[in-house]
Amino acid sequence: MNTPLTTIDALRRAVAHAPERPFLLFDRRSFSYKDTAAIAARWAARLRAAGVERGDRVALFLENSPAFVTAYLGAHMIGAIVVLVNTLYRQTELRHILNDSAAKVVIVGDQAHADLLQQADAPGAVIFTSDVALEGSGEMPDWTLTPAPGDIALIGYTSGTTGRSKGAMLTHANLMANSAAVTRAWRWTEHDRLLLTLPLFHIHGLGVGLHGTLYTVSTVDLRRGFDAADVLDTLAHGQTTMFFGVPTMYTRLIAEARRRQSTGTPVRVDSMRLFVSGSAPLSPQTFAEFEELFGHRILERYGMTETIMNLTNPYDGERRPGTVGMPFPGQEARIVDVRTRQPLPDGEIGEIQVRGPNVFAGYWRNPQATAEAFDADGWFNTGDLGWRSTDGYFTITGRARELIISGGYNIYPREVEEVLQEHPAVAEAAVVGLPDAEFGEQVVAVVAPAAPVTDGLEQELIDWCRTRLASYKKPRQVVFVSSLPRNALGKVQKHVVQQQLTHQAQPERTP
Ligand code: MCA
Ligand code: AMP
Repeated sequence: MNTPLTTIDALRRAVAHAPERPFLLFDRRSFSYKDTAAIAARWAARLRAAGVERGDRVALFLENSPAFVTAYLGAHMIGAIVVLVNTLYRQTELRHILNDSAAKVVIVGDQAHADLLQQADAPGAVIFTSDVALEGSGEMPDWTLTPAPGDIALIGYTSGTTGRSKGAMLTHANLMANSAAVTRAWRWTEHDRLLLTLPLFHIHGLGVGLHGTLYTVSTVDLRRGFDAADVLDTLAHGQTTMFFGVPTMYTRLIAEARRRQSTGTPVRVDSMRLFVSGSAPLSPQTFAEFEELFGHRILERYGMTETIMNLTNPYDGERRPGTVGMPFPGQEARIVDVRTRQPLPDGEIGEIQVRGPNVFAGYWRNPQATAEAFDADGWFNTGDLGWRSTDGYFTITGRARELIISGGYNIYPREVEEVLQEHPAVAEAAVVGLPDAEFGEQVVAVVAPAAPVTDGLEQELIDWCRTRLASYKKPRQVVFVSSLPRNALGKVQKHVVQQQLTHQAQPERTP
């Protein structure tokens, strides 16, 4: 088979190679490669009828579904750029992303999502998934419209320290180069079946799970979401060969396996050959517990929206807990001093930089942010801190930028602080991440109130955030203080706030 340079090349190659092979399994339905191409072609026609042209943005505000997969490929068939939108996003995020990307069309699955867009006053014509029938017609797409490898395939929004998220532009060539590297490193073949419970609106699910399947012409068993009992039941059926997840999913699988064992129900994963974890640090304890219960050493890897997958533990060699391994084939990584930007020797902690054909084309309509993200030699500054061992394994030790990762979702403190500060009872607010057994980290807000604290204010502030932002960004706790600690320049000292909370220092309730 030739090497595909765009998602549509990959689809076309799959249709030629194995037209009847199931690409997508969903809700007891099976979509062959041929069916998928035919339905995607219908989406392409629907989008053209809506006035979408090459380079226009088509936002998918959709849960995991065959409609997501076929609309995504249909948009690519006409050279459109897909904008990924987390379905948990609410007015603040929706307004920003849809305005910033200037989406011409937004595809939604139901009226509730259309209503959210309206409340957010978001631009773009709304198209419902029910507009396009999910049946293979036997009619093949007009492959002549396919995009070029250098065309932007998607924009994934990811935040910087400014609080407003930036659109990372990934080209078709980025996506396919990374799929080539990932599938090679993980020995992914056309005989694999991946169980995918991750959301497709983030790169982990889409860029690794879906693209890898398409690239290898294998099969993905897609679910609406993650449910530990359902995953274990599915694995026991003996057809799945791979599972990709975030650490929270693995801790939940361990808890479910223990529950079953305590009732005498065996946990069977005989057909499995690979469990992969990423998006957040996997603790060595979870790694060890999983190995003991499931007999598999989880392969941990490290990625980013801007770069898809960067580093991976080896498939055949030692999977070393607490580390994220080494660069994928054809990609590079190094550690530089945070201040001098010079490469550091092995063993020393600095910022991780990466380079390769997987690295994105820049931030959408933001040349300044793009310029700041790269050095003169084309190395991309990841903003993650770490070190490399003498035998080449990278370990992530922290982040140079403010970022909370909860259950694999990223939360930028500034975004939550801005929403809190809009509340009339808040004089100033600082948001930090504290350790959390289930999600890795949890969001905690420290608030200096504008007036004495009234009963119920904590819950009111949490609800205030929940209605304006994705609910996983809401603070789990609000701690009231008289004022925030600031340095001589007036900048809030987040590390002091964090230390005080971690050491259970009792902040004042009322100023
Ligand atoms: C859900 N909730 C959360 C989280 N998820 N709270 C904190 N952190 C979370 N991660 C809250 C909801 O807001 C809601 O609150 C309540 O929990 C129930 O929501 P539900 O959707 O039922 O939760 P769940 O299904 O149990 O979700 C947990 C999850 C999910 C399966 C771990 O968070 C998840 O799929 N995470 C993976 C995200 C991901 O794909 N990340 C990759 C991005 P309330 O009831 O109060 O409203 S990073 C990436 O792509 C790069 C490339 C990489 O390296 O991978
Ligand atoms: P996102 O911007 O949503 O793509 O999230 C990417 C960030 O997730 C990275 O910059 C890291 O901080 C974090 N991340 C991804 N994989 C890992 C991992 N295996 N260990 C620790 N952090 C990770």
